[in-house]
Amino acid sequence: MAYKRQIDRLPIIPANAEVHNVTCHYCIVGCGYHAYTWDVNQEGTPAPGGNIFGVDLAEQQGAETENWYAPSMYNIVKKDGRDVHLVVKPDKACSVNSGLGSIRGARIGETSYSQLRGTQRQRLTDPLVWRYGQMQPTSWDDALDLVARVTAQVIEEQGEDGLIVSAADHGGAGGGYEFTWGTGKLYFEAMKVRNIRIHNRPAYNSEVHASRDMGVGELNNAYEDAELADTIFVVGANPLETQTNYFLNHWVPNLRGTTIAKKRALLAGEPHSAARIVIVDPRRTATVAACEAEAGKDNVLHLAVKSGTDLALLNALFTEIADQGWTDQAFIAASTVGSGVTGSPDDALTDFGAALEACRMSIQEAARITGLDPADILKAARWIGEPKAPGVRRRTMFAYEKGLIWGNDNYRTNGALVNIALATGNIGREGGGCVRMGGHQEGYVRPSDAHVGRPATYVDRLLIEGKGGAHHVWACDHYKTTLNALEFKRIYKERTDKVKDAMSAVPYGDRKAMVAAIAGAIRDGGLFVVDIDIVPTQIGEAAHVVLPAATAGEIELTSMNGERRMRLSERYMDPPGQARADGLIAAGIANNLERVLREKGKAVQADRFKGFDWQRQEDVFMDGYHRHARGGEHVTYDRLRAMGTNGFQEPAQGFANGRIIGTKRLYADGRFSTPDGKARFLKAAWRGLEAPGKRAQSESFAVLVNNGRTNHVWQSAYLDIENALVMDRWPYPFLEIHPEDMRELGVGQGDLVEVYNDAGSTQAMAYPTSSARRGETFMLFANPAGVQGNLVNGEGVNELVIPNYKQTWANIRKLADAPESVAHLTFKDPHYQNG
Ligand SMILES: Nc1nc2c(c(=O)[nH]1)N[C@H]1C(S)=C(S)[C@@H](COP(=O)(O)OP(=O)(O)OC[C@H]3O[C@@H](n4cnc5c(=O)[nH]c(N)nc54)[C@H](O)[C@@H]3O)O[C@H]1N2
Ligand SMILES: Nc1nc2c(c(=O)[nH]1)N[C@H]1C(S)=C(S)[C@@H](COP(=O)(O)OP(=O)(O)OC[C@H]3O[C@@H](n4cnc5c(=O)[nH]c(N)nc54)[C@H](O)[C@@H]3O)O[C@H]1N2
Ligand code: SF4
Ligand SMILES: [Mo]
Repeated sequence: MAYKRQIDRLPIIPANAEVHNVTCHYCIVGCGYHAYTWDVNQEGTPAPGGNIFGVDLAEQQGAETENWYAPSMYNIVKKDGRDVHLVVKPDKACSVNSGLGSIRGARIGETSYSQLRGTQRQRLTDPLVWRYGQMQPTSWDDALDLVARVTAQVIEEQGEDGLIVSAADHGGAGGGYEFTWGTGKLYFEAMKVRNIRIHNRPAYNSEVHASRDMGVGELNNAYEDAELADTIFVVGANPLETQTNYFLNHWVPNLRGTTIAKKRALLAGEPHSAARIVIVDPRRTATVAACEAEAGKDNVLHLAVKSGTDLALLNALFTEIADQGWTDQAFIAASTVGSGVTGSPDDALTDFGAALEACRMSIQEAARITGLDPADILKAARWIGEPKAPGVRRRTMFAYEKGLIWGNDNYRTNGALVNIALATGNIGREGGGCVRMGGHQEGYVRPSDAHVGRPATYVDRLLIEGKGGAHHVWACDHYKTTLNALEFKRIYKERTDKVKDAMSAVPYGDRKAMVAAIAGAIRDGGLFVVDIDIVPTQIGEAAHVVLPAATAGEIELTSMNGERRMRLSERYMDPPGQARADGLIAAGIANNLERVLREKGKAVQADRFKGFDWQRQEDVFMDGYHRHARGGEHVTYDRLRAMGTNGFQEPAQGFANGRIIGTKRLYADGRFSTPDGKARFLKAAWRGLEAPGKRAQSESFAVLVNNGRTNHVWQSAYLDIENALVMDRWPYPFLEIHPEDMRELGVGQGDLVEVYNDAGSTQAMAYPTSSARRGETFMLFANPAGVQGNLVNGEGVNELVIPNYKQTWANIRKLADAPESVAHLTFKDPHYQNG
């Protein structure tokens, strides 16, 4: 169906279309695609020689045919200045997705910038500066000169701590290794910026400190392990909606029993059956429903814990598995530390026995805390640990994502899960792993961040307290995605308005007077903001300079997925207007800082900004990944191009016969990422709701406002707001709420409600959900029309400044009847069922 796509027929891809390797730039899974481009005044023919598929398209194609594409995969874009047809279509030969798309990836085509077809016309095309009371386009030279002069002035007056930086650290949705290296070299090598934060949390730290401290890197297995596992144990993740094709292409076949032949071949001498799955999530998710439909209810155990109580459950499972003797003693002896060894000042990193004693929790106690049936906890322990035949260990894969990471007591809960995986010898082994499911693709290569320290600075707090003079914001929109967002926005606006007003009082062309006016406003508590993004954002409305970035498809870039699979995404179209790759923008800032500092007679300081003479993405890659990543010396663009959409799994081990040799799973040799190669267990006793303010909030407000993602929407909807399919389905953030709760509140379906607590308030659209528990709602996060983060209290972080977004409590009241913009919506249960 050509759904509102103004298309009634699609051109046939001609046999001579150009073919480019593409990795979907949305989620961590990194599905392989091909982009086809060809001249706008040509098209293929149905004859076998006339189309790219080489088949007779006049004949009916089979149900699973590859010889088609959907309207959402199509567009007309510019390539080297000429109009071309574009089709971005899943690649069947990519082992990640085997030809599957998703409701996000299958729209790469229509979410591209097209002047001819009017898609994503919002994209930033030129640098913008605040001039005469509004944002006005300008040249790169002009914009970068202003950025450099004000930044240099702030550093002169306040030192480098006066420069605050927010920078995405992922490689997926735009950017890649080239982004992280360009920004990393600027802020960590040329400068030593300490007041820096990441896109999704208010500090420069790890989401998974505990796993790393224990010696277990968080992406340690292969997607194939989900096909080989006897049991998958997943905590706080909803992979059907958030890692879609990993779930559909690697979990579902195992749940259906269709991978048994593969298991037999790879794991000889073991009994095999279809996988069982345990899902720990307070909410009945689309994933739970899908697993029941695919594996049968008997093979699915949904542990609907009380929000924030996972640690109690995990400790009870650890205890039960140990007491039953289901631990892997040989593995523990060979690969984990003996008693008395510790790597941490408080002795928390330790041996198996000491950790078990610290974590010990009875089934009864855990049942009381989590609200679960004791029989279900025992069942989960058996599914994880009980040998599948005498002397044959069960293979269990452990996975987690934001329900754990942004949940109560991140450090201990993360460690408690790794404890179970280590105790059962399930890391580094086929069918095992203890892994993040992941968010974006990764692409991390930066100079050392050791100067940042631990715990890292709580950067949002500095901004709220009026500290710092300049803020460089790379690929994030804190207005929609940070915690304590309402307060953040209130103060940020005040501070940036001060600078705007000062700028409006002097002629823009008088650069000297302009910089002096800005510096004066900063001394008065103002903040000068540079925003680097691909579209206008909400935080960007506060900025004084906006720099347009080019993104995936418009530039070459590299990234890796959730099984460390690295690919080169090729360029298949032109960036909009003057937009540039982020790495090259970082170089532009560095080069301008060098020039300005030299002009000021600061030669020594200026010299630190040398080494940014990059012309192309490949230069950034060779300076960064090739020289600095582990195994990077084996990797070049040409070699990656030859590896196609399958790439290789990092780290690279070598290069032979034209192929980069990768690493299928980490720790297969039983040696972990610690100085002595032995993994640590963690003392992780349960201590209730840990982050300040959470317990009081849970006692003072009526409903839980659990929050997260849904299938259609990518992140803060930065491209989706210009996409008719998504905006028709979700014009407002939904609030899943039990129909009885709605009745009591006097709220009907589609009504707009206010959600409010001690931290702030926001709005959402009521979506009746009969599977929701009474008093427990779930809100779409990061939405432009209602920001859940307004409700997340600012103190609500752990001791290492990891925010607790998921445990939020609030009250609800009706604001308005369902507006006309939701009149067409269905409020059906979106979960899929059998039959
Ligand atoms: N309440 C609550 N809050 C949360 C979470 C939650 O679960 N609940 N989750 C957190 C998590 S996990 C995440 S990842 C964050 C997301 O928070 P953010 O990272 O702030 O939000 P995004 O929408 O992913 O993207 C930010 C911006 O990147 C821009 N962008 C995309 N590609 C490029 C590019 O190639 N170059 C440049 N320069 N810019 C680009 C987009 O236009 C967008 O404006 O939110 C966090 N906040
Ligand atoms: N469709 C889509 N896919 C995405 C994204 C997107 O925006 N849209 N974003 C990507 C990014 S950046 C990320 S980080 C990932 C996030 O991927 P996920 O972590 O899978 O997504 P979320 O919806 O944030 O949270 C997952 C689940 O945590 C549960 N949860 C809440 N509180 C608790 C708790 O106390 N205990 C437990 N056990 N569970 C809890 C929620 O009910 C929710 O179902 O998704 C990635 N994939
Ligand atoms: S599952 Fe993720 S990577 Fe794959 S097509 Fe969907 S959004 Fe893209
Ligand atoms: Mo994320």
